[in-house]
Amino acid sequence: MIFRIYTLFPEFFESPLRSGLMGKAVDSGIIKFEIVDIRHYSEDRFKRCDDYPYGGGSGMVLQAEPYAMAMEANESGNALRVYMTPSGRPLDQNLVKKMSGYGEISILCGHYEGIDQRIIDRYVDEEISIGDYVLSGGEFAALIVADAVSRYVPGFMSNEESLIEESFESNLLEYPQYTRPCEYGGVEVPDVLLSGNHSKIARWRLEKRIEKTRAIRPDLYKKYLMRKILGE
Ligand code: 6GU
Repeated sequence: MIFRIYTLFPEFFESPLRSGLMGKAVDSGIIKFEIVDIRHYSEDRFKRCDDYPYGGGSGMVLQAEPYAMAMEANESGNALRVYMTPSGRPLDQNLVKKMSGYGEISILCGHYEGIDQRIIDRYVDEEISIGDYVLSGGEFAALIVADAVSRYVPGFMSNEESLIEESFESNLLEYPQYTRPCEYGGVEVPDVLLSGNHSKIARWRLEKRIEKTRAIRPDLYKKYLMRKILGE
């Protein structure tokens, strides 16, 4: 899988891509990152890439020219091209899975008031948001997309980690986990987990998942109930 990231802050990506599972996957060549510095393609004497918005208003807009030049110089023609923006389609596990079907993903990171609309119209297949809050730039969001998609790339994960998938697809949040010691800070591990009764443990875990989902994610809980009613 190739992730091609267009950014004004290439140095942002240095350390995250060297850590943990992602670091391993990059070292082994399963995942490749091409970080493209937009500023490199600016023809401005001071390498500026932004200008005032037509029609007025606060903030600056990223200019079409450097983004277009960067894409023309780096795209292979086979990539899914996405733009990270708070006004995009909300990212969820379904979209992540769909994206993982591509061998190459190009990600445009915006800043300030965004990129000139003509770049989005000409080059972008999908605008994606990672949630209903505003970030200072698209770089954090781009890393989140790359991490979530990479989990589907064969060889990225150990078997243990692949199991986490199933839980999200069932529309229930995870049950609480405990490990040794049995008593910590005056709090004991729930008795049932020490009982050795596996069906009782499974039942307790399911109850905890339902309880938590209902309390903090009524939207997911509704989906869970609906699927249960339909017998899926
Ligand atoms: Cl993709 N970018 C920015 N700047 N803010 C966001 C976002 C993306 N998704 C949610 N908030």
